Amino acid sequence: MAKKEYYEDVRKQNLEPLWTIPDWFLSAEPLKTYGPYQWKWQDVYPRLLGAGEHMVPGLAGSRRVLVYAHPELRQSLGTTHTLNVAMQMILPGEKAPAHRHTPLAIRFIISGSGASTTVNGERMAMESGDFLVTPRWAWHDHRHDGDGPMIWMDGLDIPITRFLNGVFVESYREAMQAVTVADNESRKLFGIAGIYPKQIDSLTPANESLMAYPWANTLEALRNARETVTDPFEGAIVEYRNPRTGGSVLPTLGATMQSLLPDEETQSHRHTSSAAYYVYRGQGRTFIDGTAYDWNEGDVLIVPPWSWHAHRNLSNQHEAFLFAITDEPMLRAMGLYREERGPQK
Ligand code: GTQ
Ligand code: FE2
Repeated sequence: MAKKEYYEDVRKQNLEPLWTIPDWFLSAEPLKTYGPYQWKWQDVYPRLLGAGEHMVPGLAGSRRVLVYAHPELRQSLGTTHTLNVAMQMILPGEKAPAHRHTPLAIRFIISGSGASTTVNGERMAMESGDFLVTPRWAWHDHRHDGDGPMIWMDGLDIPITRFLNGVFVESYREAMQAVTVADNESRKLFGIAGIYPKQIDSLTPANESLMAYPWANTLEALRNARETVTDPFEGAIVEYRNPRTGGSVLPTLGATMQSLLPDEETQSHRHTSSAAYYVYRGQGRTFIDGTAYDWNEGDVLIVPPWSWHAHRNLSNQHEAFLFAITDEPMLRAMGLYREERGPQK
């Protein structure tokens, strides 16, 4: 058979000769399939308030949410290729009805007071700086009994769950769940490291581990980290963990809070995990693969996989706090986590 006919004949059978496939099939290191991106709070905030005029949560599972859709990931509406970041707002008196879904969620509370979320019958308070989790397939609804808008950031593993064909969603029979256990039960059971009710091993609590991590604890842990262990690449940083397993807070998503002292800067590194940063407090500059991104409070910044990045606090007076959501747990689970520490900026 002549060469040309051979290739035609093979491809007609939906067989592809590996030796003809260019680099993308197996490349020396991860290819850059999308770049860094940044959303400024000044562009997001008024539009989130605007959503208050156009949408009311009420119908099954509806949420007043603006998704941070990376312009290079329109296909999946991903913020990175694995995770979604979104801003949610709930107004006084509103109720976001109960549902459950296989994509899991973390929530970082930004502003407002008096709202609560109920997860598997456990009602939890939400205050600025608190970190909450909604595990896979957990019933959840939100309500706001306080004054003024309540705003929080959601992080979900929707893109990777869709890619794996694992998305299921179900609405609750009634709009809101009954509250079946003590408010903040998981915090009362698991929220103080090393001291638990003696009956802990025979309990079947509403939620099997800690669901809400108050800001005061995060801040104290961060101060303690500053005095005990820091490194040149991340400075003082704490990771939210599951206190019952010691492992990542959720199977697919990790979360961290990092502090940069006035004028502090980190050295550049890169890793195979991707991250979405939320500037909780402060102002600074992050270099990603040589490009500078200046940030202020409320901004969201994407660091794609295998991209060099280093942070700098641009204030000589105020500490900066960077919250981050990362897909590191799934890369580790698959044996794909790698880090390179470098001089590159
Ligand atoms: O709060 O239940 O950002 O179901 C996306 C989907 C939030 C939620 C999101 C959701 C929710
Ligand atoms: Fe949800």
